[in-house]
Amino acid sequence: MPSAGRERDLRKVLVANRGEIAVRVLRALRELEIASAVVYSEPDRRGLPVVLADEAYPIGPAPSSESYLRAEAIVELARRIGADAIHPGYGFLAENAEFASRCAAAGVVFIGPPAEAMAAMGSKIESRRLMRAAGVPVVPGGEEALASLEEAAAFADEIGYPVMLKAAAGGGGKGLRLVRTTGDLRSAYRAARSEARASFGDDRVYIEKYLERPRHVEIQVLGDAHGKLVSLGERECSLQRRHQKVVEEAPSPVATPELRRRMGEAAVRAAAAVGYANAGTVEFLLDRAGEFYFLEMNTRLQVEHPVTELVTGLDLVRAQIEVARGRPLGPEFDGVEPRGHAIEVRLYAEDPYRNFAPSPGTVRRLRWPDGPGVRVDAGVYEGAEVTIHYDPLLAKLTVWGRDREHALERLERALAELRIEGIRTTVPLFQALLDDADFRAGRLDIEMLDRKLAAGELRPERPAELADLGVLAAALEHVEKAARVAGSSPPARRDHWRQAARREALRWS
Ligand code: MV4
Repeated sequence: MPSAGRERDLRKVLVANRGEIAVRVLRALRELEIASAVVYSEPDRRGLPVVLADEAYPIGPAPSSESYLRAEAIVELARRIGADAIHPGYGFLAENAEFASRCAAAGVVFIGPPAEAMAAMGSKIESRRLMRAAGVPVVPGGEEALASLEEAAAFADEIGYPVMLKAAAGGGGKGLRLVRTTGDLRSAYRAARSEARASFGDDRVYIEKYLERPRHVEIQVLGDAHGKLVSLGERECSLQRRHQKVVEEAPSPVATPELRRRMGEAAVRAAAAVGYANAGTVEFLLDRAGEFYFLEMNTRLQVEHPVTELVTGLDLVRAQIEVARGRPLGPEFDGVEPRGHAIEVRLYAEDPYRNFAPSPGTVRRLRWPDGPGVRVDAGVYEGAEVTIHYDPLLAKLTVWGRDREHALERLERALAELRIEGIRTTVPLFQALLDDADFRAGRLDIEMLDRKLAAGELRPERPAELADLGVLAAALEHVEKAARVAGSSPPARRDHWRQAARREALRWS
């Protein structure tokens, strides 16, 4: 528990993570003039965090279970090196309530929520019960784990199909089963239970009404150790591929000030109900009627926090550190409204031409975009090795513009400046999305990306090889001549040949 009212001096912080998020936290520590330390696994020994931290400590071989997940060894290391606090980043130990308790027991500040709040939000059935009691709307469905198939059938008839079976201990995409008709219930029920047992060691499942093509809209909350809890507005995160987010933006293209206020208030009630402090995110499904429903709470700093930072002007990691040392949230956190529009794209080391297969290797050449409204949060540098051992997120490119259209223009420009050679990345997917009418119009839902990819509607354009330059030039010439002959209007702004030619001109010189 954060001891309310008491300030705690933080002179050195241990970052228990890797990649871009370790870099992000190290930057905040540098600005605050707090000494930093980081752990690293064997393949990460030449990583960017090791270069940027004041101190770096090996923690084990590549497998996370033998390195970044070694809770006891990490707390022990913090004590040994005189670190006053641990920042867990996201993933790894970030939502492990036992780890947070272990830190507290060792007198090390865990830069995150109280262990009790994490534990309460970790159980889906428990958190749904708490949310209902706190007046937060939850998806219609069960209050208890299902005792039998018969009970599941009776309940499904009551709330009406389609329904979704969910693991009580779940989260993310595991242990989920969509059931469209009575006939499908039996096998889905069995599958959900066995998958829940295999994934979480807990085979309890419960039932919810299935919402058709909702949006995923989440609220960033922040609390201090003195009982102040605020909403910093929403992020639209509907663009996901197989439960992995790929594009996030703030504000949501469909949020009105009224919806933002109502969701913000619900999120603050949700957080308050579990005694929340520090940064957290309350996830909602927003249906097409404009009703929102609590889904789950992520009790950590999230990958997509930069979009909120760009539209609020706040530094969320700095705020996490300040509230962890007992400082109160100041008036700059009151009544925060978004200004302009931010869009983040996640650059994964995945090959969009081979069904997003991992694409490890050496980053042979690298040139980040910059200029107005562009932010890059990278975990790699030119020459870095990308292995298959960890999350494939290489970097996040986040743009800001005065409105959504301006942000989209800047995203397109920034992607055209970006060069990564040596590994395949998801960049072509974003270029295809920028050509998609639904994305451009902000018509998003959680199934859209998988649906469009399956339908072949998003065809990432293959990068032109240098050898193709002559062909490209000839084709461009041909197209332009044909257009002149036909007396038609000049080529559309989004003409692919022209874009390809421009990109070629921007290649390595
Ligand atoms: C749902 C749903 C529709 N109706 N629940 C997927 C991850 C898990 N945390 C909850 N998930 C969903 N729950 C009901 N009652 C649709 C999803 C869902 C989803 C949610 C958020 C973001 C992306 C998603 C992709 C597929 C399904």
